[in-house]
Amino acid sequence: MSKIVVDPITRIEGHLRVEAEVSGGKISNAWVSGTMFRGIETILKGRDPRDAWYWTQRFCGVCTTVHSIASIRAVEDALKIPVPPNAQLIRNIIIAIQNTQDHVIHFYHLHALDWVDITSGLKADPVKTAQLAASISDWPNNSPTYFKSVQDKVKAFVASGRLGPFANAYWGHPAYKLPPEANLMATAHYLEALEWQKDIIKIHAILGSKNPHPQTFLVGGMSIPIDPDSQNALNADKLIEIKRLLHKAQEFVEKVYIPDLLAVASFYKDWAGIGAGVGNYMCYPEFPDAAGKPWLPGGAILNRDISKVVPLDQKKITEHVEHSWYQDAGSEGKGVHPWEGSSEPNYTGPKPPYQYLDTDKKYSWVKAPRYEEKPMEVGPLSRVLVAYVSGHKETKAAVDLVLKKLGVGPEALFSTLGRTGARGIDCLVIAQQAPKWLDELIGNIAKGDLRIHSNELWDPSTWPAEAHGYGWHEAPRGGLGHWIKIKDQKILNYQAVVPSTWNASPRDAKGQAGPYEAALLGTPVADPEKPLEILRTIHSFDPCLACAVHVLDATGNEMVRVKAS
Ligand code: NFE
Ligand code: MG
Repeated sequence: MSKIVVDPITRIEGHLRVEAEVSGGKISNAWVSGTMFRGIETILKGRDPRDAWYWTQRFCGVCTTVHSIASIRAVEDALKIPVPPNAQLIRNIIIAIQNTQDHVIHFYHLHALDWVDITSGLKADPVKTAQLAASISDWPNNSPTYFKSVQDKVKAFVASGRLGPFANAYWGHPAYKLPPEANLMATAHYLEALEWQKDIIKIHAILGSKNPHPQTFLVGGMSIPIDPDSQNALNADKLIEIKRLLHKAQEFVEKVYIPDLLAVASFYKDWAGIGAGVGNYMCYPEFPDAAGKPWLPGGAILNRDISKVVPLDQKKITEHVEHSWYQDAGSEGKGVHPWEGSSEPNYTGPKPPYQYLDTDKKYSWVKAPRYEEKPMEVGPLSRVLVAYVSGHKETKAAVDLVLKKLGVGPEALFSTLGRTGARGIDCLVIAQQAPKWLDELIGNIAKGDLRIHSNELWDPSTWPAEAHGYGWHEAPRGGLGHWIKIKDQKILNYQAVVPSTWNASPRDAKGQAGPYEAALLGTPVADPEKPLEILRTIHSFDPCLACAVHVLDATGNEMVRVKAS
């Protein structure tokens, strides 16, 4: 048996470490550690609850909108503040475009190179690449000249010897299966996606005055004025520009992302049997309409039983810190509900440089959230499964289409490949829905409804002496919850339980592994010096450790690349 350490896992946000035991060419045990501490929940205490969205938004620079949404919802829930339809629709559009941009960036820039060998594309025949591209999509950039130009660009880049983020990739690894032409096509789209995402995210700049971290969130609505005729408001010109950009977003997903995903997946079907994880999937309801009814259902699927969706009760959510560097009450073996939780650091790990973490004790800055004491996977796969089983029309159609094209059954979804495929499906259905929310918004404005926030209960003197609430949101990486307690108009306690906290969870008090840890079990490792397969499964979750742990380890952790012993 050998133990390998991958630290840091790259092409993710934040610091993540994996320690894995490998025997017989497969992972037999794994521990996942967030090696970074952030203290934003703690510094919220004593602040005005109406400002919390602005602070929590800084949890992360990747999902730049999600903590604002969860935060304003938590305060609105605590103080029973209504939200006008126009604000719900604008929030839905902001959420949708965050999701679309995030998933495309994840697929091409954070995950594709686990499957696509760019160097192999240098051997591709541009004519055959053009034929391949035309056979899977009518996306216009598909001429031999175009693919030759991409190949020349990559050749010049390699010849420069300055490979930057590509320098340490495992080029030529035997686990790469795509033919050179598919590798070249995917490389071309990697570059196109960079340009595309820069454009479509302008929607956030229009609706939020800036991106990342839009500025127009507000408890009780949004702070962007609507006036079809004013330059300084959401006017007719801006709405038309949003429409154009939403169309551009949708078209790229339909004509580039999904065809590429299917093409790549068809070479890696063995990964439909690897990386299953904990088998429990959870998502929160999302995209409320004017009456607050969600477009996507929430719920849980337990033990991979897709015959039913179990309704959620927020009271059943707890966090454990038995194996996490915190001093919550949970360290006595019991999970704590977020309203009662704290995030006071308590680092007990080894002083760097160290070889291994003490995985029998505390070993991560990530807490272990549990639903009814069970570890839960969150994210696009959970969203898609819950929507599919609930009979959500658009999701069901997209899932059936993808499964049919790949010639696999729904059980294939419980895997590394399924997770990556579900992200594409999630992206597609949401990108196709977003223009409908814009049409609804335009319809409302045309009827003369310009309301964008409710003034009710804005004045703190009208608030009860004590209140508590929670806000749920489906962020790109999954279920995000913020819990708030308010006393004398100030924040008494604030806890965020974040998607990557669920997925990157360490063991809990009962020793149950978290989703990344469980998913690594059985993953083949062909070459322990180049653990590409570990990256495939971990990246399939789209980790974000900045979010998960919400100030860097003061001692600064040594960065060990890969160690095999
Ligand atoms: Ni920092 Fe985040 C998302 C949140 S992840 S990316 O999506 O919330 O856990
Ligand atoms: Mg937290």
